Amino acid sequence: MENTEESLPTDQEFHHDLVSSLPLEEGMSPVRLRKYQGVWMSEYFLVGTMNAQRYFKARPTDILLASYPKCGTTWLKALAFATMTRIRHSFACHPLHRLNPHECVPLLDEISGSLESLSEIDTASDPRLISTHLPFSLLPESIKGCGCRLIYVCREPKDTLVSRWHYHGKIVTNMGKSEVIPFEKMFDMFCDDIMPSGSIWEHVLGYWNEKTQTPGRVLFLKYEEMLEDPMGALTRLAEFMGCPFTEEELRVGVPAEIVNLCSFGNLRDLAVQQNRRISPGGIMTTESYYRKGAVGDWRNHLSPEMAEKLDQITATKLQGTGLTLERPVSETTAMDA
Ligand code: PAP
Repeated sequence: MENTEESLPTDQEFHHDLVSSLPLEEGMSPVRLRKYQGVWMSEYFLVGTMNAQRYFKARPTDILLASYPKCGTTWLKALAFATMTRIRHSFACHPLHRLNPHECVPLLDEISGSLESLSEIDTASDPRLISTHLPFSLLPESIKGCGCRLIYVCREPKDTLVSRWHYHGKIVTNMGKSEVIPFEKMFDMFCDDIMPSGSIWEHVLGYWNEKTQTPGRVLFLKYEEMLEDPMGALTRLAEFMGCPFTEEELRVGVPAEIVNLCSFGNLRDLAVQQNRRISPGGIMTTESYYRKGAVGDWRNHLSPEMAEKLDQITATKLQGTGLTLERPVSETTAMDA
C-alpha cells in the first residue's frame, strides 16, 4: 500500500512503537527496562527521553542538575532551587513547605513524555533549573552543544545500590505488588549495568569527562562530601550558579537558613505532612525520597565478598581518571548535617 501523509505514524506513535521494539529486561519487575542507544533505561522514561532528544531546546543560561538515580538528587534540587529563588521566597513561607523538591525542579526525561509539558519549559523564563537522570551520552544535542552549566552529584556505588533496592521496594509496595527483588539479584544486575540509567560507572564518567574536557562547565559534587560539609557545598553551588552569597546575606545567616530548610530531617518531616502521591507516574509518595540519608549503610546489606567485588569494579573502571568514589570520607548521617 502506498504511504500517504495520513498513514505515516506521528512522532509519538513512532516513539511508542520504537520503545516496544527495543530489547526488554524484566528482572526488575514491576520496572521494565529497555536497552536504548546502548543503555538500559526504565521504559517509563523512554518516550520522554526521545522527545527531549528531538525537541528540547537548551539555552546557554540553563542549569542542568544531573545524577544517577539515588545519588542525592532530591537534596541537590532543594538546595539549588532554594538558592536560586532566595530573593523571591521568604523562609517563613517557602514553596518547599508545600512542594516536594521534585515538583520544584522538573525532570526532563519525565516531563518530555508530554509535549505540552515540554512546551511549558520552552516558555519558562531564564535561568531555568532542569534535572535529568540521563547519562551524558543520551543528553539532547542541544544541551551538549549550547554551553549551559551542569551540576552533577555522585555517590559511592555500594550505598547507591542499597538506596536503589529500598526505593524499589517502595515502588513494589506502592503499586500493590508483593514480589520484592532479592538484594543479591539486584546486586548482580547492578554489577552488570542492568539498571535504570545504565551503568553507574559509565554515568559518572560521562560527566567527569565533560568536566575535564570543558573546564568551568561542570560542578562535580559528592553526596558524602555534602553530608560532611553542607555549607561548603552550598557555597560552591551558589558561586557556580552565578548567585554567590553577599556579605549581608552571610551576616544575617541566609546560607544556614537554606541548609536547614533543605536538611534531611526538615524535608522528611515536611514530606510526611504533605503525604501526597507524586512522580514518577503518581506511584511514589512525597515521603518516598527520604529513607536514612547515611554514608555506609551498605554494611547492613552487602557481604564482605560483595563489597570487595563492587570496590574492585569501581577501582578498575575509574583507574587513571582522577576520580575516586569507593572510599567515603567518613560514616556521616544526614541527621548530623
Ligand atoms: P532520586 O534519584 O529518586 O531522586 P535521590 O534523591 O537521588 O533519589 O536519592 C535518594 C537518597 O538521598 C536517599 O538515600 P538513602 O536511601 O540512602 O537514605 C535519601 O534518604 C537521600 N536524601 C534525600 N534527601 C536528602 C537530604 N535532604 N539530605 C541528605 N540525604 C537525602
